Amino acid sequence: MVRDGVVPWPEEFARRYVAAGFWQGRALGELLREAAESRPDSVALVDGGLRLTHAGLADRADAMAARLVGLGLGPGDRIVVQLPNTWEFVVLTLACLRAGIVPVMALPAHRRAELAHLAGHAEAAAIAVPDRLRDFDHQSLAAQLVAEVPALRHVLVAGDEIAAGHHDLRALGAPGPGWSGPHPDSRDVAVFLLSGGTTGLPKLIARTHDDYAYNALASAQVCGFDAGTVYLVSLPAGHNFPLACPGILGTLLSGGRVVMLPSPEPVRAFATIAAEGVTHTAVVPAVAGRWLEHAAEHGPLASLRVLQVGGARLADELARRVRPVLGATLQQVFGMAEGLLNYTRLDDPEEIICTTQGRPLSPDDEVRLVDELDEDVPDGEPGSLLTRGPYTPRGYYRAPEQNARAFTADGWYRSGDICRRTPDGYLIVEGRDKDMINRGGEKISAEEVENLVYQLPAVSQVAAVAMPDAVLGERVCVFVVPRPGAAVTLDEVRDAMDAAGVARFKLPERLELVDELPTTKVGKIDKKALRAAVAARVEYGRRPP
Ligand code: OOB
Repeated sequence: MVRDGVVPWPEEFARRYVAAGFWQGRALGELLREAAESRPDSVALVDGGLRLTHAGLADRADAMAARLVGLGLGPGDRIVVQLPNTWEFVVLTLACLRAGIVPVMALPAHRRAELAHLAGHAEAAAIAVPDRLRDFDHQSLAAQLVAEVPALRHVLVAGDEIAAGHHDLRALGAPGPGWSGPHPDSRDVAVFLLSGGTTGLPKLIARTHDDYAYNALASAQVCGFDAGTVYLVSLPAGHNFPLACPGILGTLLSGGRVVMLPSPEPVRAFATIAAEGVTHTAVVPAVAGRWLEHAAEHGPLASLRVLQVGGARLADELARRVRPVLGATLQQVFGMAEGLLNYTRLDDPEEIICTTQGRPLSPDDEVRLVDELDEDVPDGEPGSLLTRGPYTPRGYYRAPEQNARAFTADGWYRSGDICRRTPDGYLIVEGRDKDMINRGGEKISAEEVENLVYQLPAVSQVAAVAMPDAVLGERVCVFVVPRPGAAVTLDEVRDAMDAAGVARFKLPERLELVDELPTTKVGKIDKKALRAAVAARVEYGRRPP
């Protein structure tokens, strides 16, 4: 069990959440087992040609749990999970939930810097990777990490070529021994999610069995999931959205079917939706845009009932096209790995669905919109979002300094989003006051980019900001003041960051050389001015000659 470094909910809140029935006192593995037993013979998981029934999936998860314990992994141990959207991801996640081993949800795009940080910070005993993916040798990198990170002992590999000393995830997940070990305590950590990143490197968010089960079950209810649901996963499965909002966990707990796809690329996604009769799926606005274009040419998605869109602000104009073009009900989702989820409801008027980012999931979600002095703003006015609730933890894992900034003394999480609240309680996301770039739903910390660019000897000063982009919403632009007589190019910056071993989606896509950086009255770099400057140039650049 992991308790050290985890900030618990105060007991009076915990009691309230238990009394209200939000926290059931049951482990996720137990709830998933029960759901599987109620519909053993229906298909639970589809990955290409592989189809597993609910009973088959639960048996594999149990067998893997038993084998992981056989490797010496036990309750409370951490596994960094860096797997693409495949059946192995689901079986491993379920096996962990069953045995009380805690998965740390990394992304396939992560590289040495992120993985070393995650494995080190979580003191992970194992890492699960594909052998190769998109020409990258994940297995070799994992072997390197084992040599570098003290606690890391095991490499679990999904693929055809398993190096000596590594473990074959497919063999670990083959049908076999049952599992009769005790269920973890429901207040224990079930999964570690990654923060969207405003500081240097991703922080870990400890989600407990109680809170994450409620997250998935209450979401499943709001989204109308049942045994007839066929849910497509095409966003990276380790993200909170496709994992539990309601995602994979919400679908399995409802007795439905999960279909895994490596990416949301429209040709294959549309074919899969048609072939599998997909009823629900989750995408980011950039993908929704591509799907709308594809559907305008190739026709709507007959089986799709609900298209969830979240992770970044969906433009109202795009939102309005979803029903007529795709033939599905749009559900806007404004959520965060830190907890709070807002959903438009499926039976909301079209106007609310298309112009708001939804309202809180739980009747016990507390949301405040405040000004710079943390005073509440009147309804209708923009304010910075603070939240507490039954599935919003009170702090990051082992991060007292960041917690002092990201949480108020009485436990409210500062999401950094600027929102307005409508009279009926819906939120509209207007902007943010956190130093982050949202590139098509992937969050990039400006500070992390800046720290890396400062490593270049030719750089005197740097500021990373978001530049507007028609496809992804935002991309990273760096403003650089070079040292006297030195020159810096975008390629040099990108090569240096690549060599530092960070995920490629964080690499800047534009560089502006300047003599100095503008500052605010209090002497901080004026990022607002920089964002406006690059926006003006990008707009100018788009204009036809
Ligand atoms: C989701 O989670 P994260 O942790 O990757 O990012 C959270 C941040 C929010 O604080 C907000 O800045 C932004 O992403 N965001 C949105 C949004 N949904 C998320 N901004 C505007 N409109 C939206 N609809 O992104 C996430 C987690 C669970 C469900 C859905 C998304």
